[in-house]
Amino acid sequence: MNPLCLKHCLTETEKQQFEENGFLVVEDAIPQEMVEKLIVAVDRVGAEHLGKDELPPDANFNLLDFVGRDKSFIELLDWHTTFPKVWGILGWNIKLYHSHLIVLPPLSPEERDKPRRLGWHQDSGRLNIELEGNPRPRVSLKVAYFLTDTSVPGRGNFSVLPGSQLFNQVEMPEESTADPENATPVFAKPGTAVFFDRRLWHAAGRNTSDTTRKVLFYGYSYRWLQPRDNMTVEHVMERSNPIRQQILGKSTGGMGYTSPGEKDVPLRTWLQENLGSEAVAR
Ligand SMILES: O=C(O)CCC(=O)C(=O)O
Repeated sequence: MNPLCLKHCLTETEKQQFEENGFLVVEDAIPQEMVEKLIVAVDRVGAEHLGKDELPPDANFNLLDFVGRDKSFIELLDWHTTFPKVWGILGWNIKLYHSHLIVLPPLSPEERDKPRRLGWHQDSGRLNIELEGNPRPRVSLKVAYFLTDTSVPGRGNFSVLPGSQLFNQVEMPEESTADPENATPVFAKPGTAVFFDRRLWHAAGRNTSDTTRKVLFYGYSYRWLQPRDNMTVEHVMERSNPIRQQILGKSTGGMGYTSPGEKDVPLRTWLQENLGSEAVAR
């Protein structure tokens, strides 16, 4: 794994922000050349998905399981500015359990002025019903890579209710089109990564601008959680290094998910060798 990871470990301030707010913004997580490379990949994969030669300007989709469809998407799995913060929050028994990419075009002129509540939700479906506890456990988080500029309002900004990861339910205003008072758009320039707890109540904002929004979402969880999409990654397994194989979901067998041995979790060995035994004490 890239040794530069060691320069980007989760700081105490970042940990506190994530615990308190349920999300964390890391600016310039990926350089502009990488952003451009990723946009080319998104446009290619998006066009393929829609059965077109080129991505149409009004393309509007949420594509699950995109990660194995381009080399540049694989590179982000253990990206040096972000992956250390993932293991800083969840620990070493982790993998990618889900990926999706969203292309969100401008709203049509008719839709633009219609008031409408955003689609507030917590991630992971039945986990929010079948897991006991209040708050329920975190289990996973997502890293969202913003490829287009959402640094001003009205760009389909990722929107959050800060601190709401600690509440199984949140109250919505009586007015059916209104958002909660503390609804907050997150401002992100191209290359920004936003980490968020799966329990955080969040929604895609309305895109009232003239630019299409493009965002990649990487969901990391403990290794024992079932994938949330097909995780079509077998074709990249062989040419990946052991840590990437761990991230892509490899295990020595059933037992290896919940009681992992050395071969299941090369990330633990790497952390031990590079950061010492305290880093893997739990
Ligand atoms: O597109 C967005 O900003 C929100 C994405 C979202 O709701 C999700 O990843 O669950």
